Amino acid sequence: MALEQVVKPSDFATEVHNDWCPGCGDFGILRTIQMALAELRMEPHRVTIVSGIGCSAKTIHYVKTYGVHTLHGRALPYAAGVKLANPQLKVLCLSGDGDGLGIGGGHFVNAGRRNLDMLYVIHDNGVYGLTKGQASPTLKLGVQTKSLAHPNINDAVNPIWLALAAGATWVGRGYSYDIKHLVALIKQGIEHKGYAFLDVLQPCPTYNDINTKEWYGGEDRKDANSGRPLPRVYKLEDEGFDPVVHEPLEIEKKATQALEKALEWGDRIPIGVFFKNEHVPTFEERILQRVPTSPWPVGQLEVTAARFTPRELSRISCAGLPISQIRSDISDIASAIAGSSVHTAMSSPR
Ligand SMILES: Cc1ncc(C[n+]2csc(CCOP(=O)(O)OP(=O)(O)O)c2C)c(N)n1
Ligand code: SF4
Ligand SMILES: [Mg+2]
Repeated sequence: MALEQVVKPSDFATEVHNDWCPGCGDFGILRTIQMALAELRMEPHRVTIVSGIGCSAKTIHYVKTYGVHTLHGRALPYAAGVKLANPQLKVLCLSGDGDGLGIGGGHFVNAGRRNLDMLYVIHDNGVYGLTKGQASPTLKLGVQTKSLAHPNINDAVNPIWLALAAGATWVGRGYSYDIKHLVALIKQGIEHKGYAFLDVLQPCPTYNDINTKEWYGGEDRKDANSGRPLPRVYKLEDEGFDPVVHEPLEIEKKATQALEKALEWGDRIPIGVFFKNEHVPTFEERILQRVPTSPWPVGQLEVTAARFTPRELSRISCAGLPISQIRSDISDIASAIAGSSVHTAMSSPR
């Protein structure tokens, strides 16, 4: 449900002190999330953003929606629990590349095959920013950023390949300094029916001195005639790339072309939508088929006085649900999904 009145990105800003380094690409991601929510006219209390641990994970404190700053690598199962507890919420999940592809790598794979209706964004800076610049799973083999004593001894994970292989039904990549393009991608990811994965190239000027804003912008290789930089980042849509699976028979063909594009890196780095397939039922739809008497019918959640005791009603505060109900639902569902116990501290409404 959207707001009647005009909303601005600043309506999604908080007063919380921001301690990111100057020039950090996280600022662009924060700004684009606020812009996308405003352009979609979302009601702040209908949105929940879940994050793990890292510089990137602090984003939730700077966006005026509900938010949960969870454990390192555990953002996805927590977000899954939130979505299943209240399918009416728009759920965004944010991770750093270490959070999502290192310690949280198992959850990354399993989120793909579930197809929950949510957007997962990875802030891809090639380093563990919060812990002073160790190599993250997306740093390429042989690259030596300034915190490393030796060139990276490990090869990199390709987040686009991994998301496609895991079954994500919408896969995109953005660049944190191309604000207009990134807003459009975040909006598409939020509106996609099913699990959307967005890899955002996010320079970390403090610890990654290789994949910098200047490097992405091609400042180190100028056109011989014009003297202008030759940017490495280009947009898939500018080259007529069509990522949409128009009918189920096309799935293999569209996945193959997405995998081919995902291999490009170095001189040409594609951003945009790689793959979009809405011919797969969401996890919520599958659950509803299995448990038709579910107390939370997808798309029909309405709180009625009859459902809760007077004491519970007095505590209703989060998107129309009592915190006690949310806590126990999230705990049960997330634990079942993660196969482990999950901490359930809720952040209070800001
Ligand atoms: C279980 C656990 N292991 C390790 C850490 C230490 N730690 C905190 S953040 C982090 C990595 C952050 O890197 P990334 O996810 O890429 O986020 P960024 O800071 O780059 O945004 C690590 C290793 C932790 N908090 N918890
Ligand atoms: S360490 Fe890097 S990722 Fe973290 S706030 Fe600073 S510039 Fe951003
Ligand atoms: Mg990182």
